[in-house]
Amino acid sequence: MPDLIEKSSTLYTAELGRFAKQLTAPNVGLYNQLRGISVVHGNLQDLSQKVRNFIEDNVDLCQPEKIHVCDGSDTENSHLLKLLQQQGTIVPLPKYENCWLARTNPADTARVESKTFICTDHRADTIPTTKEGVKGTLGNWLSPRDMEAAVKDRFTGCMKGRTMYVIPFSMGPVGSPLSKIGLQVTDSAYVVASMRIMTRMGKPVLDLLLDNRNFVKCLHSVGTPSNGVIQMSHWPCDPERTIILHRPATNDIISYGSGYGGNSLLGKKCFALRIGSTIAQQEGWLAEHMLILGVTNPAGKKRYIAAAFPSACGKTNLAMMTPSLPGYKVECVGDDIAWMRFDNHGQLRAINPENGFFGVAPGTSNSSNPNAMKTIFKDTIFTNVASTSDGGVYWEGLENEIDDSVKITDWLGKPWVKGETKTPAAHPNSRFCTPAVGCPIMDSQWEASEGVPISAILFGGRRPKGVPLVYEAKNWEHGVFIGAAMRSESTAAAEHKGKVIMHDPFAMRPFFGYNFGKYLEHWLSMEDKSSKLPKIFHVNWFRKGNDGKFLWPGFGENSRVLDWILRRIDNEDCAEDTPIGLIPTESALNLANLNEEVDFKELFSLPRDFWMEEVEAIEKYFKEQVGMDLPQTIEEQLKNLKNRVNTL
Ligand code: OXD
Ligand code: MN
Repeated sequence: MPDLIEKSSTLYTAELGRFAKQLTAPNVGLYNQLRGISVVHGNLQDLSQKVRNFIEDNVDLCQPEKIHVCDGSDTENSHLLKLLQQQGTIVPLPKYENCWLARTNPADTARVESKTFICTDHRADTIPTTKEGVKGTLGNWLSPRDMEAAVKDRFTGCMKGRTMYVIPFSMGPVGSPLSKIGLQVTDSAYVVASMRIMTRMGKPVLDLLLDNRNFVKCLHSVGTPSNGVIQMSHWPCDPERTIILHRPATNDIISYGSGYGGNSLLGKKCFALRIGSTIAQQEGWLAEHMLILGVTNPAGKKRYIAAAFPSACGKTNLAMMTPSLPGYKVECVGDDIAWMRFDNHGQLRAINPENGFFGVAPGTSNSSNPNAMKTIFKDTIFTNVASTSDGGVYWEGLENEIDDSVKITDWLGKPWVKGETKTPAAHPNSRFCTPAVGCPIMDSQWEASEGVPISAILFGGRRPKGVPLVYEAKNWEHGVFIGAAMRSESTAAAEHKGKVIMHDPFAMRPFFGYNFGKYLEHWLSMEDKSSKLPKIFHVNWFRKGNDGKFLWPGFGENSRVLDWILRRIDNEDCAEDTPIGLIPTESALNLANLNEEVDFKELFSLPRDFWMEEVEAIEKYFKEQVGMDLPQTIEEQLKNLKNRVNTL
């Protein structure tokens, strides 16, 4: 990179000159702290004062060897990929176009919910007050004093000998009134390359910042263990001291010790959901863990739907669905996060704040998600998947799509034999990080700065028992209650062990930026913003029969459920009221030409015992976890459900 080096040395000299001039200025200290640190890329002088202050503060704290201000260019990206290769962090996958495989330290493979905190003056601002002795599960609170201590302990000098990258990024299309700007400093080039895929990153965002506007401040370091010993030089991390902190009062995100996904790509969960939800509450909109899709029916009428499912429950598959019903078309706006607000006409509009997909690899195949398969073999960084002797990737779900002569190496780098090796080839939370533009069914409006109009909101989860394929909320309040009462089988996206049914309200349990009781009030308050609220539904593709087999084929066949939902949006008379909500009348769900027979009665049965227990579980959860913060309206909804379920 001769031109980069040459340019930067000139910049560095200029920078020294500038700081020399500041010797008599009040912030003389900064001169000493920045002295000797070369700006190897970018020009500090071209940055707004707020941006410079942020960089200077973090240089002061983390003491990196170099500074690199990212411009997001192709040249910069190739340079970083080369560097990552030299460090052994990534290897090329020659079977595909510009694709790479990263293998992490096995101690750093998922989000760490237990080490994720929101810092506010008062605990009650962050989490509902639980009963004595009850461990709260709706987030973790940290006091400002403890946060300060945690940061000082971990970050002081943590970037010694490393480059500090400065990443300017936009969540949402650059310049859209619905978008927000962030600035992340990090000591991981893997994070830079991934943020370039997942956000709009680089020069255009720096240009926006020139007006000295505010931004969400993101500080990230993979960390240096306190004994100074990095276990795996290709993937430095500090799992014992990992901590992910958010301070909504100042829009700060501070993440230490992990290079993995949601822990380190701070635009995603930390900004777009946790800090995003606090900004949304103040500004009167919604930041949600939802996919957004466009669906066109055979008559050519198009509607957009947002859907909240917990992590690793098929959001990407639904967002990119190939409908089995003839004449239907699905187009993708986003697969993980929706920022939604009512416009001046009372229409709810959504943008996808992301620019790529950080999808779970296992289970993705040409039968489950052909559009993802068409997306991910170009410009993609895979993490913790298995590799193949022909320079490609492999994971559970691709058994029928790989030649038997090809040899497989598992995510830990050990030989792996299909049908023989008992451990998984790919880590269950292994991922592809791929640009959205590569997806063949991206919606023409996916970057529209005004967002797309939302006609329905879906909640869902993995419910092996009792919960029907689809039901519709009776009204907005009932819909908010359904979101609050969501439960799902745990998955590998975070550190949970075993397949337990967990409460995961709004699929946001790990992502609330503030007290869940207040979040419910915020959702309820949306009713006053519009006379054309979207309808709310609950879906469950995962119900099993007594034989343990799925009752519904799922994937493209879910278009049959979308078909019913669209007809309900049009107020077609094709629903039957039940104690839990409205379900399709038997003739209303289009089951024509299904490859396998479906037992409609079983799929929609409402076993009394199950629902009595469900109501009890929700009641206990609300009482123990939300307590006094539970809005009266939700309590009433629960009471009403209990009364109705009693009649089953
Ligand atoms: C994700 C998650 O990575 O929800 O999207 O864990
Ligand atoms: Mn997610």
